[in-house]
Amino acid sequence: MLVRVAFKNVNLFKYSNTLHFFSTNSGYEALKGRLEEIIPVKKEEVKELKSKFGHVSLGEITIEQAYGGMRGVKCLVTETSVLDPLEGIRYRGYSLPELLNKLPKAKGSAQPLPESVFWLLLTGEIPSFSQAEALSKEFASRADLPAHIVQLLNNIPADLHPMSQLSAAVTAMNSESKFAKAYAKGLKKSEYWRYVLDDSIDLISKLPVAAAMIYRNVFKDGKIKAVDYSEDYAQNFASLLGFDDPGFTDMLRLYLVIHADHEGGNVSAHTTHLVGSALSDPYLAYAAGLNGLAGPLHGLANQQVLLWLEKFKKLLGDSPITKEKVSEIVLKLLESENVIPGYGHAVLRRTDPRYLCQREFAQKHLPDYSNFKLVSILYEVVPDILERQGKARNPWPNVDAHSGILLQHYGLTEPNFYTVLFGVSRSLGTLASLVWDRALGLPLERPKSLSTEKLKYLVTNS
Ligand code: HAX
Repeated sequence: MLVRVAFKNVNLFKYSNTLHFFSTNSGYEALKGRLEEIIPVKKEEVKELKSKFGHVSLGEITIEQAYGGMRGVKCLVTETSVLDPLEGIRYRGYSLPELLNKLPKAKGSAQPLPESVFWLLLTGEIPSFSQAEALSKEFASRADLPAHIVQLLNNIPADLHPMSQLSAAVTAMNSESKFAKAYAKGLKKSEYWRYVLDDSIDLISKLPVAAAMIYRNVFKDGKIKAVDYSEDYAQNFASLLGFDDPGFTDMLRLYLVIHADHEGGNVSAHTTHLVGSALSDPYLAYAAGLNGLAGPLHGLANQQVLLWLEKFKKLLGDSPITKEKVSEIVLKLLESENVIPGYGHAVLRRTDPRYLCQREFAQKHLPDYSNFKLVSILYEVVPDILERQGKARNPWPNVDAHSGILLQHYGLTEPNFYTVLFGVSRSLGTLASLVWDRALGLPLERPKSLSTEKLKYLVTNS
């Protein structure tokens, strides 16, 4: 039975307990069932690896690395994806072009279902269309927000950054945590992962509604449509945001797929893992990850790129876009700003394949769009400039250099909101990893720190 509840300036459908109609024998049960088969095998594999090769060194750590953000230090285990500096990200061994080809597609669309990425990251297996579709229904059936979250989002200052709004909402959603409730009652360690999976699916389901409420409240009329059970995750997200162009939905599917995971060392993934290691529930752990994503050197770069492009266009004025003129303006902006947003990477040493996927999409769907032409000419000019400047280890564009102009083309023109979209997508990877953290019984993360005094002592006494 559906119970309609009207809130201050938003209408949502709230569902009674009959929701179990959707939840039993559902995408959740299917995924949990598969994990019940896979997890014991993986645990054995890890146990054997640790007992036979636990003593093997993964490399030494230098003082330079300790001061240098731990670049290249191999000290984390993340099952869902691995990043190669030259080749880019592989989700469970599949490169992005392979994934775009192999993952099940939304009906009538050339783009994969983001739901299928969650299945893949958790199980290591490409799901069938019906497995992905069952997850679409599962996500739709759990999408409703608790009343206090609706109230919170309707009362939060509209000028608070959308990422702060999302983080506050996700933190407050921990009222719903099944893991926290079960843990408080007393829960066996071997059971943690089941509750973390259940919470993760709840959270992934609710993120598009929270994100869309923020978008509609801050930038539009505060009204939001209801979730449609017959639609997939991205289609529902697009329509909650207020977009009915199938081109936008397809772009959003691509967006959600390529932003989902980037191995374990990046700030959002590492933070989620770290906070989760204290057995903070998935809501608290992911809210922490979102706060890291909100930094300009990480996910906020997608917003910064658009602001930078606006400055660029102002300086360009009516001049024709030539490579010489573009170089001149880029150099001028480099004098006044620390970085060119959207360029460089802590691990990658070539053009980010996530950039290339978006470029390919733009070449197909918006080849004549002026902002795409501008981004393309920057791609020809900026790497040379950064190389000549000689500071950046990687002069090539990353994912954030391209995403904003796709959104602009389809009418989502508010850069302050862009990192929220990234935040919805990144939940798929970080929460899949969190499930595995608990399945493998990984302990509290607690690396050792040293002071400069102590380092000097070690150096002089070594
Ligand atoms: N423009 C100008 N200078 C740059 C630069 C850029 N795009 N990228 C790096 N540099 C500079 C650094 O600021 C650093 O300068 P200082 O020595 O003066 O501090 C120097 O080059 C060496 O940096 P690095 O080793 O190449 O890069 P890091 O691993 O330290 O940092 C960053 C990687 C992504 C943070 C960096 O390239 C950067 O700031 N890029 C712009 C912001 C950006 O696009 N961030 C998004 C990255 C992808 C991501 O996480 N998306 O969510």
